[in-house]
Amino acid sequence: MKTKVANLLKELYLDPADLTVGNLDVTTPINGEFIGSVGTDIPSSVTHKIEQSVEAFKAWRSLPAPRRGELVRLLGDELRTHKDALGALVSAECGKILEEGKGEVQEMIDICEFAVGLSRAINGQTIPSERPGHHMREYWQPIGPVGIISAFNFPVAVWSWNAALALICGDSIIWKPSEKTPLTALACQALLERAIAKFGDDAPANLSQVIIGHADVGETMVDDERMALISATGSTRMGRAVGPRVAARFGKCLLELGGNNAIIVAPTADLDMAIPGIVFGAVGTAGQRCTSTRRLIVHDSVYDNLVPRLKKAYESISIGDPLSGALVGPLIDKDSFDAMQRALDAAKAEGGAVFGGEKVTVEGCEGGYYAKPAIVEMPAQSESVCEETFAPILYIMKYSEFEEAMTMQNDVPQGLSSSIFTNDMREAEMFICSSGSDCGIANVNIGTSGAEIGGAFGGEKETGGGRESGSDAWKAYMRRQTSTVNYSRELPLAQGIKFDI
Ligand code: UN1
Repeated sequence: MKTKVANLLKELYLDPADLTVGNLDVTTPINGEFIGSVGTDIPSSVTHKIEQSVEAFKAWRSLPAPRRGELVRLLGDELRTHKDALGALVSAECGKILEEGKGEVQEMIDICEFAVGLSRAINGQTIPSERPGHHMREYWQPIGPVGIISAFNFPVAVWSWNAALALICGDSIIWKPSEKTPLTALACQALLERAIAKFGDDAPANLSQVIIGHADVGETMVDDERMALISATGSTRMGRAVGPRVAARFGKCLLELGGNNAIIVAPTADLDMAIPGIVFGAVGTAGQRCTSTRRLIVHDSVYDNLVPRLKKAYESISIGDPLSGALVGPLIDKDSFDAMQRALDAAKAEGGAVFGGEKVTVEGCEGGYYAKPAIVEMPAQSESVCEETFAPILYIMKYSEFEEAMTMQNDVPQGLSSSIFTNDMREAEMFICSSGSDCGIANVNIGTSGAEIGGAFGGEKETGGGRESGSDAWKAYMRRQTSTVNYSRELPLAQGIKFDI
């Protein structure tokens, strides 16, 4: 594995020799083998990088936005060329299957394309002024250095959603990746540096930087008032730590945190579509997506048909080395495996019937933590179902009335993704009406995970309220400015006020 990773690093313009001397060891979840070590930052080096980022911002913000888009276009080119290598490095470092590793890089390519187009479309609006001879306009200005905090499970795509938008918006960026996945972060930075070199001299030095380390490193960035926006993707626990710190200094925060995503299977659901949707959502990325399907709310008329078919599908899933064609790879580490076992024990104590969930020993990968994805039939949506356990556990509950299903769907602290499988038009529309799903994502006849980059991505309640990626999420990376220009020879006051002097 070490040789494989070294070769991938070389393909991605990193010198493997440099990546064996740091103080942060990186192991692959595939078999627990050591694959490199990287140097970490300390608070003073973070402060220095922030200073540099402020300088880079001052230069970058003045370049025309379409020119800034050119850099993101070049980054997209690098990603296209290196999709296989980066996808494989993602697999090696976070354990997702190769197909999903490459899919993640595809998301990066897609967001680059989207951002290039946006670089000519970050429009403000003109607003009718109530005063004669006046123009009122809204401008979107670059906001400042943007801090990006990302998690191990999407170690590269989440950075790109933020980086591509921030860069076309005129912001400099500093990225704190998960300490579990620093190699992929360094590889992305190397690809962006190549794009910068091709771009030319008008890209300032230190436009994009990486900081590596544990919480103290992140905290230094989070607390620094020069960081205009902190965009943090990860657990609700992390968001609870980051949000108030940024708010205390009146900084801006974009939080994309945990999910507890449900699929409702209605009486008219097409089960041939629902089953693959459910299985991909629940076991894809070994249940370690923030959009993973964690709850199934099944109408009692289809329950006895659906659940045995699901169990059969689960039995056919190959669990093993994610680089060798398995459908489900390992959990990220032992802590994650232990959390899964604790959650299953808690569900049993609440009356749940557990199917699967056992440890799987994979030949040649004995140092990895592989588990059979679990299905848990629950008598009710009890306490453990309301928690997000980052593992392949699918809780199944029954319902009889549509309103009951909607209440159950919304009755968890998180609000990221949701879906319904139904062929009843009324149910489908009710699911996405004002009193329907309270999530940021509400799908009909597709699963909860695998969102396209074109939509705004994020959710409500404990999910944090932020939106990344598509639609008008770019506005979070800019500051809004209202400008009124008087082109008359009078000075009328607004609201009709007379102020004679
Ligand atoms: C995440 O798990 O943090 O919708 C992001 C999806 C992916 C992104 C997941 N496009 O499943």
